[in-house]
Amino acid sequence: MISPGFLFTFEGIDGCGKSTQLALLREYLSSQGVPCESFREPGGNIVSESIRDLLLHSDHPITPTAEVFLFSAARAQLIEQDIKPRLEQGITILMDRFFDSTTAYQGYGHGVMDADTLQKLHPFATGGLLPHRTYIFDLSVVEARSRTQQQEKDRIEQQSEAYFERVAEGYRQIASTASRYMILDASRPIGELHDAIRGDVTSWIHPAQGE
Ligand code: Z5A
Repeated sequence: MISPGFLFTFEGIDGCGKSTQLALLREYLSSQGVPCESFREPGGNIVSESIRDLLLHSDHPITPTAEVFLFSAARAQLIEQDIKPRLEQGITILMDRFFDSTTAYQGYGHGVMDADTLQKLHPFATGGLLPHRTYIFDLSVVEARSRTQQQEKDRIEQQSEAYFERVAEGYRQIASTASRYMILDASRPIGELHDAIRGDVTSWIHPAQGE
């Protein structure tokens, strides 16, 4: 699908620093007068936030297969209700997670479906929408955990270290499958990472300045 607005997505394991970078980029783009909005997944509107609450805070077990469809349902609602209309208006969208999270967490993490099957499923939820660029923040599970150890853990964050190792490895595999992915060493300082992302985004939004 061709859209007048740009879509940039931020991916990686919990604690990798993607939300920090998304906020810095949004601040930068706004300062440059670029119309820009950000959303998180799962969430972003009343229905998708309700599904988020169920996924992250349910006291009852949710099977990995059910997770795939719940994340996808939250995504479908967000895309149709919020993302597509904004892209059509030329607004640049920054997303904290998108369908690559389902491939990494439910696909590689839980082994619920193989990556090829998930790739066939995602377009049903997204209407075929693809990001212009996806930043994957690569960080060791140990370092990510040390960054988030003070935070209360939700249902997904309570998974084992081995699970997160599979997710992190899944992201590395995903990064090699298409040119839209840019893998970043997330152990680098915040300012350096922001400069790298800003330079890349500028090449999309203001091509003359990115050369
Ligand atoms: N999930 C799924 O399973 N399947 C799906 O399809 C989707 C999601 C869409 C959503 O969690 C959960 O749903 C998530 C995946 C699953 N669970 N896990 N695990 P969420 O939305 O509540 O949170 P998150 O996306 O996992 O993480 P986050 O809270 O947004 O954190 P982050 O983006 O990874 O990191 P951060 O908040 O930017 O930084 C973490 C800390 O590190 C913070 O103190 C920063 O100041 C610090 N930081 C950041 N950058 C650096 C650098 N460069 N150096 C040092 N310290 C840093």
